Amino acid sequence: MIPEDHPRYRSLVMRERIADAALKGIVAMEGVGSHGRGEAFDYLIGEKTTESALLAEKTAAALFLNAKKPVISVNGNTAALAAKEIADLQKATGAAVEVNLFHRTEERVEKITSLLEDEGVTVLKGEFERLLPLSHDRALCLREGIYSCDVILVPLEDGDRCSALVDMGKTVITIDLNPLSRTAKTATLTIVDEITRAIPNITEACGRLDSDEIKKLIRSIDNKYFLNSAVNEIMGNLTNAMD
Ligand code: PTJ
Repeated sequence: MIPEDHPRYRSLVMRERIADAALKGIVAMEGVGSHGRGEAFDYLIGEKTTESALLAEKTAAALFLNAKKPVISVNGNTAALAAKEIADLQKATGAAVEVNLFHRTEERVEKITSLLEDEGVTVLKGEFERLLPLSHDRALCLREGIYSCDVILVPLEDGDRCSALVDMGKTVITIDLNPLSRTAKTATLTIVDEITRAIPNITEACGRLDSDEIKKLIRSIDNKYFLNSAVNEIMGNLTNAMD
């Protein structure tokens, strides 16, 4: 039991969620390490949504609202931390939600699907086919979902799927606290923020953007700006760390 007055309460609750989900086989054991990497970058970013991340979140909302066939791709860490937030984002955007795993087993796909459904997410189902040009199991996806979407959110992953999706002509949004990751660098739009802060901000923006704002935000996407802003924020925090 983590006491609510513990100075690291929120962080410890999230860590506990990841640990519990790993024991249940929802989060891959490797995902525990991924969470630690995220925690470290969150410390460096100040454990808050920066101004540039908030703009990226608004821009993600614009991309979702402008999409014809949006998809939210969910892995073990995303489901463990943000199933409820995904349900709200799905309601706000009408996006399909598809489970896509790196450490894939049918058992994990089923457990993650149940967890999402318990929180109110409608999960896309069907026959998974090896449709993405990748040599690992992230290649397995649904023809009606990831394969044919135009806009896709791929949170919490650092690998080669993002560039494969961009090469297929898709608009790729990622949420990644590490602005130096491969995925952060290759996505169309990178939100450098913690997932449980980022998703509610996207959902909230979906409710208030008008069509002029949507067009303006999409026209001015500059992913390098978002990455450089995050790196500058981290450098500033490190420089001021001992003040
Ligand atoms: O469930 P599976 O089998 O698909 O596997 C999922 C993991 C997470 C194990 C897999 O995608 C992986 O290995 O990811 P990486 O390469 O560790 O990348 C995860 C990225 O997410 C890292 O750059 C972390 O900094 C970042 N990250 C971790 N936790 C959070 C985060 N970013 C935002 N919010 C977080 N809570």
